[in-house]
Amino acid sequence: MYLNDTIVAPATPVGAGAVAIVRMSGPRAFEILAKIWHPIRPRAGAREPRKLYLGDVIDPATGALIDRALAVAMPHPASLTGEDVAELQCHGGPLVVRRVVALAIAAGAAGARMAEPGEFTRRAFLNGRIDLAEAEAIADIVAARSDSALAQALSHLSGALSERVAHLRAQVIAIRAHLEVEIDFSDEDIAMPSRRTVAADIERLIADVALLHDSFARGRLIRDGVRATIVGKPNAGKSSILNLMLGTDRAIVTAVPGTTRDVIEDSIQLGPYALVLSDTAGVRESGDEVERIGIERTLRSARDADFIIAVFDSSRPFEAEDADVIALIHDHRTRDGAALAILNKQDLPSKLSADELRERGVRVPILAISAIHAEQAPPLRSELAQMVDALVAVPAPEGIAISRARHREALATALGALKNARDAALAAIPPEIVAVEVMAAADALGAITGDVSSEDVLDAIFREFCIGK
Ligand SMILES: Nc1nc2c(ncn2[C@@H]2O[C@H](COP(=O)(O)OP(=O)(O)O)[C@@H](O)[C@H]2O)c(=O)[nH]1
Ligand SMILES: [Mg+2]
Repeated sequence: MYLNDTIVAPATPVGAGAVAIVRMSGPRAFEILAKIWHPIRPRAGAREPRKLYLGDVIDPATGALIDRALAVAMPHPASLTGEDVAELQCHGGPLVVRRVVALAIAAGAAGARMAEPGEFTRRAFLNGRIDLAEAEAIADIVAARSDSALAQALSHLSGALSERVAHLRAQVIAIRAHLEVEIDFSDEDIAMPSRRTVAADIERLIADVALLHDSFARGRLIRDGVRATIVGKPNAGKSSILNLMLGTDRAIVTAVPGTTRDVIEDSIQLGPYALVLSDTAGVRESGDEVERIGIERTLRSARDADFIIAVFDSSRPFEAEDADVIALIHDHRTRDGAALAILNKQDLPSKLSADELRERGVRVPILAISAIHAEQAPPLRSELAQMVDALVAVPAPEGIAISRARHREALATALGALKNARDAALAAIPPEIVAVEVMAAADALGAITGDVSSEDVLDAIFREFCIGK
């Protein structure tokens, strides 16, 4: 990747639409624009930056008209990427877009190059327009599946997380400055009262960094949604419950036990949060190999879930498979997961009651419904909404929560280094060594915003963007 070439890419998705935007960025963006696009009223005054003008896209080699399009020029440095940016708003047909992009690339020896995924955003980062946490927030906005995910990403984009991290980093660097004084007078003995002050300062920082680190539990649920796995014996009505929640016939429902074999996933918005539902193969001993693999997937999905929806069939007596499902709930709850039991098929004569389920060891809320009746969806939704709310509502410092594993790892590294620094400070170890740990913590925090970054990290981050972003 070279920063001094000019890149081009469609900024809108492939396919037909009212408008498609072709975006160029780099030193030759305006030159290329002038070659391939001509205003229809060339004498209507000087063309101003950041204003749209109507014109024709014409192939300079043949003079052929390609499209009629609006063009806008956004000069550096106050542009998306910090470079000269030109955009063409073409008609939204895939062929038109391909031809306009091809023209930009073919525009003489000084043509543009097709952008890599995320390259516009990467340039914005490299040119200091946004920091790394803000760049990641852009990807999160595009991927948001719920109101809360969108709100969290927008708050990160507006710098809430970056400011919090910068504040922590500034405090770490202040401790380093404190140690500098000691380094300058290092031929004298280490003054322990002063060291205890340093250790106490570090201790306070550890608490603040830990708070942000632990906010990942909440931030991830907000960003990715709460993963709920529906489990139960074959024919209990798991797929019917998925369909009831989704309001569509997403999963196949039959009276034949063992119909669902693979894990079927779909998401709904529940209040401000996304609930990612997984319907699974019924839990039972099976001689059928495909079904056995399906059951293994059920167990794996349940293990990874934040939430278990356990379905019991009230029209049948309690069976060994139901005991397996109860064991699954217990196992999940030992890992702090939440669960809801559903006693299904209330419309049929009852062979299994909520009381019996309690006696058999169910310690989670039990909701009695009939999954084949659409009017049962609202009570189920509201029960789940309340439980999800309780699960996500873990307090976070100043409402800010991290949502990316990369940020959590950086904070864990910073925590480790700060703990080492605190111990070294109290053990009367030379200030230079304490300072090394303190700076390791500062670097780890700096990695979140990209003050400290490597090509590998940038590659990994921007790979998840689409072309043209
Ligand atoms: N009467 C009645 N039948 C139900 C109810 N829920 C599911 N069923 C039926 O039970 C059978 C199995 O349902 P399904 O959702 O495929 O169960 P799964 O194997 O747990 O996914 C199907 O014939 C459904 O129509 C219910 O609440 N009442
Ligand atoms: Mg099923």
